[in-house]
Amino acid sequence: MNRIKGKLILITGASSGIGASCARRFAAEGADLVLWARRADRLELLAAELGPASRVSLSVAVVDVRDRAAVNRAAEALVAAGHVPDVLINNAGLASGLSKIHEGDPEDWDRMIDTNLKGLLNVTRAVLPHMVARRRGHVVNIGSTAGHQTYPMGNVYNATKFGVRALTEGMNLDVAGTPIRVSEVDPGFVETEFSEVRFHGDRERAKTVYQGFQPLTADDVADTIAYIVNLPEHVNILDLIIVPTAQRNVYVVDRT
Ligand code: NDP
Ligand code: 8X3
Repeated sequence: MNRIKGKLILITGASSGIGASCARRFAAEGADLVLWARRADRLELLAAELGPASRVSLSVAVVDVRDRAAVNRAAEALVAAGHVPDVLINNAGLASGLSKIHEGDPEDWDRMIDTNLKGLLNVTRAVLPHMVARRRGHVVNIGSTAGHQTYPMGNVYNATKFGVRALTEGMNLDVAGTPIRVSEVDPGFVETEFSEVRFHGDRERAKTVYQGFQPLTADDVADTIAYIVNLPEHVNILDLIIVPTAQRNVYVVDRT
């Protein structure tokens, strides 16, 4: 049964990777989409790809989730147009750098904390009150296996994803008494632009992360997110960990 068709789904970080795969998957299921990210050119390409192929309504906006005023403006514009999202996918996020904590770059720390924690909070604070007022909605936060277990030099990225897990748990408690669902999906290694961003554009180094085993694809994760969103209203997945079969914990991977 398709319970996704006709829902309005807001995806942050929709310009690449997991977010873009979710957009394609939800469009194929007949959802209406609101896509946010910083790179306008990528969003426009995605809109051009999805627009003609589907009959869904689709809007894209350049929104940096770190910019609280911009997030509030974009959310208010949606609400004013009568478009309160049925589903919010808090996906925008990144790792920046991979260094021992005593050698780390505080600029990298700011980037991760501002995006993965404060960005997720900015968007949730702007959208969730409207879901609560309507007594309808589903928030899906994208965490990570890095939010369950630390790994060497993961330090601040780990802390942000442990934090996302705390926020998911907290959000669930805070919407008690409403029918709103809050879920989290925690992927292991997914081959996207993630490692290229982490290594500040070093593509060769990024490729080594996924060498010698079959990582997840962004589509694998989008399938899982679609499964969660499609569940009946009385079913809520609190936290789902998805890893490639070769990945045994956050840092043990069977590489050939
Ligand atoms: P990508 O780098 O491919 O995608 C990240 C997306 O986040 C991009 O669309 C990017 O768009 C967006 N983004 C980053 N910063 C901001 C910002 N300040 N405001 C708005 N959008 C932003 O990586 P993934 O698809 O892999 O990452 C998606 C999520 O999945 C992240 O939260 C990541 O932590 C998580 N994750 C990834 C794993 C992996 O192995 N790949 C594993 C576990 C979790 P733009 O640059 O255009 O703003
Ligand atoms: C991304 C997975 O293990 O590279 O969250 O941190 S990992």
